[in-house]
Amino acid sequence: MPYQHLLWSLENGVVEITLNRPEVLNSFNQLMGSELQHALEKAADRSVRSVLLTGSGRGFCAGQDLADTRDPTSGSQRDFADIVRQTYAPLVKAIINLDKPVVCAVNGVAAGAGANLALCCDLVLAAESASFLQAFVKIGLVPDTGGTWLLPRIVGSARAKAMMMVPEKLSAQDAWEIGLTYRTCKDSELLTEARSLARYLATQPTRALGMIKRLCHASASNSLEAQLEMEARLQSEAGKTRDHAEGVAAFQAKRPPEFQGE
Ligand code: T3D
Repeated sequence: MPYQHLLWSLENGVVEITLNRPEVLNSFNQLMGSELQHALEKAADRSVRSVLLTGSGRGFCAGQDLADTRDPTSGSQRDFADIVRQTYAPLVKAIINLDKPVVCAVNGVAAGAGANLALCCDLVLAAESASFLQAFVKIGLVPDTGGTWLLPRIVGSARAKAMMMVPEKLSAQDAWEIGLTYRTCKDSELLTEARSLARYLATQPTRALGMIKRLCHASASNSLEAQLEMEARLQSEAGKTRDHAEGVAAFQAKRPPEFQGE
């Protein structure tokens, strides 16, 4: 798919998306934001069974391109609410609501909206040299891109507030220790490991993976009663999938399952 600021490929059920504005650490201009929205919408296609998101060059993403906040036609300063509503909020919802796993390979610094975009992915791998920075308050802004929703839930209120109010770069090791990432990889092995994980996920029961994702997100606001009911409802749905029948048949025949994502 031809994009100006993204690299895109689809192979063996894995869509790989690379943010590609390395000269500005892959910070978001308006076009890259709408291209990423488009790429994520396309990932809903049945042929896609997992998504891998990464960045080109030495950074993952430095958030909003601070030189691209003016309206291209009028030249006047855009209201930041419009930028958040039109770019970052839709990206967060596209990732969270996508019914399949999204792997993020954080290859370098992830700052501002770039950090929070990485953190709303399902399985976050970080290179040893990567770092996370809630850069917003350094320029007098508040965290967006779901950061104020995600961070307190992942690391607790005390750490979340410190990360947002005292914006220090968090190393990949520290990020892993406080539960922000799934795994830290050697720089030279990050992409190989992330691709291998995304390929593995693309061979698994996609519908069950999507339901696990939905259940985990719902648990953030559900009561125990509501969550138990949701588990029952989704278990019923999962139990009617072809992949469930295949999993049981494979178990009984003592052979590896061949899940089709259906
Ligand atoms: O504003 C709104 O529209 C509302 C929405 C806000 C969402 C947000 O994301 S707000 C937060 C925006 N992001 C930042 O404030 C981060 C700014 N960048 C940095 O603090 C640093 O660049 C980093 C800590 C990320 C990395 O530092 P370092 O020393 O490794 O790299 P560098 O030298 O600062 O950057 C390399 C180049 O990328 C440099 O360009 P040059 O000098 O080589 O021509 C730098 O200007 C450019 N760059 C980095 N970040 C951005 C950027 N250019 C535009 N926008 C950026 N965000």
